[in-house]
Amino acid sequence: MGQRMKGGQAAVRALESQGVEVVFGIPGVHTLEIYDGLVDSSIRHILARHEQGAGFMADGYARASGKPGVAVIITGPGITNVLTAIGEAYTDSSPVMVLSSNVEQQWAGQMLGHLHDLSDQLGVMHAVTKWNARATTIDQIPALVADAFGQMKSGRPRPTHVEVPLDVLADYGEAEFEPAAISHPAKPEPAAIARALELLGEAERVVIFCGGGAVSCAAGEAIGAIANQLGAPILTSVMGKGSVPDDHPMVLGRLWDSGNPVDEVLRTADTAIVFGSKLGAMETQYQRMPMPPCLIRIDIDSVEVNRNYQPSHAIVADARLAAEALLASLKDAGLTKRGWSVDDVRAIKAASLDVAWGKEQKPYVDALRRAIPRDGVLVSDMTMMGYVCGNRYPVYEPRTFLFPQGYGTLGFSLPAAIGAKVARPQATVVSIVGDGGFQYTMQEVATAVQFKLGLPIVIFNDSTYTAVKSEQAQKYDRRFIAVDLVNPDYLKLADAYGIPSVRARSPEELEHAIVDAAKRDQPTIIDTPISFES
Ligand SMILES: Cc1ncc(C[n+]2csc(CCOP(=O)(O)OP(=O)(O)O)c2C)c(N)n1
Ligand SMILES: [Mg+2]
Repeated sequence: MGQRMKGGQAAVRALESQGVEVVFGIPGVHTLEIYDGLVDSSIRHILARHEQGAGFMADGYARASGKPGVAVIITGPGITNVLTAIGEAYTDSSPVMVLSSNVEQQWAGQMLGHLHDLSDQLGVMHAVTKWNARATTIDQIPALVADAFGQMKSGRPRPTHVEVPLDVLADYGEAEFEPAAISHPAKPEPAAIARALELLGEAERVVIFCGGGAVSCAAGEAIGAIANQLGAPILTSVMGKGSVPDDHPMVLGRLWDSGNPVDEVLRTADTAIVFGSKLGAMETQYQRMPMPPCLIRIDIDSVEVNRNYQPSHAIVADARLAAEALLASLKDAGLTKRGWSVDDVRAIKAASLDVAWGKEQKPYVDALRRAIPRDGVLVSDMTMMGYVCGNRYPVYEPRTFLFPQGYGTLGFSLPAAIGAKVARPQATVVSIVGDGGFQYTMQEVATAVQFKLGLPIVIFNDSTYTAVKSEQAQKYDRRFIAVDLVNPDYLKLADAYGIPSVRARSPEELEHAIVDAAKRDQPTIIDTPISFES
């Protein structure tokens, strides 16, 4: 027999029963029943200033902690506002659940002039979620929330959405709470590992490529050991940064570029093992990245494992379980390879860094790394400095470099950093953002102030949409349009919020400003004027 309660309360209790500790959102008349349930709940509510901010916060929380993030969102404009952030979570495989409302079921989608009418809310969310459903009765709420969590925690992590229309939220009914059905991480088939071992037995020179799946499955330790055993250099994608620590002697990192020494490694390798990466268009410069003739691909997602580059051998499994099984079989077989030595890898890395893009920005990247402890989190926006960090900023632990890679959304950094700081209050969390990107979500400074988050916010300020301007310079013969920005004085903005600020005029000043800011229990705006050739 279930307990009798209102739908709104059932929704909150369902979240509690999934272990949710915090939700991000903004209330409205359609979600008041949920908010009323939150009043007596152990769940903390972080009030955002825009639903897109709430979505990015939930995403940043999920990326930094590995636990699903939750956003509570009103119907109609709340949903369309959060859509962009969920699009980012979807492309970057981050588990974020949206709990929304709708107008009463009998009117939903009919556009009869109800407040926040949206013609097809589930259809809108379908494009950016792995799983998406409406509760039509109270007793369905716990089961659907449990399903949403089961989906996020099983297989490939991606966003989900549960909609509870107003009439269901406001009604009384019976609810029984149940744990999520989480499928065990997919183990590799022994025969698939045996075949991989066979292929590796025939190989001479093996390379390893790690994507985001290697981070989310925590596969780094086993992959690092495979690399040692096979003399295999490790390359990563942006999303794979930190899967194996950048100071592991076999890690080359994300330094591949056409014609550079890492390119040479790929051309002279005969076999590659790819863990948890779709080998996406941006990472491979539209498939210009050469892959060796024998390609062993391991992915939790049976579609991704075949994308972009045809595998010689595909293993659909959890990256960590597959790496551990492969390592065990390599050891049993006593299979080792000369491959590349630690000294080779060191020299290739140094030579690649020497010719890598972003030499001008390097002192700032080094300053960031010095200022942020090993386990500290750098949350980047779509800004030139962030792209340079993608190549040059070493990452030592999983989940400590967050980047809006798949959807490339401006304005990700500040709210995602807020979510990361909520998830890891003791860690140093730093937001880096361009002057343009900051203005997409700068209203969330208020959220950081309200919840006393000691967040250094570094604005790399060149009064320009430089990423766009540099394209106009290269491809349009410097015919510049719509790239110059008139910005507010960010120090005065900090004053308006009553928070500290500083102008950092050199990498050294930036380093000190971050270290000081990280000690505070309120955000600090660090305006960092820069001017590099575009
Ligand atoms: C939502 C969204 N709109 C537009 C773009 C296109 N875009 C990519 S980078 C960029 C300029 C960013 O300027 P800024 O934040 O100042 O960083 P900078 O390139 O100057 O370092 C723009 C407009 C985008 N990525 N995302
Ligand atoms: Mg700029």
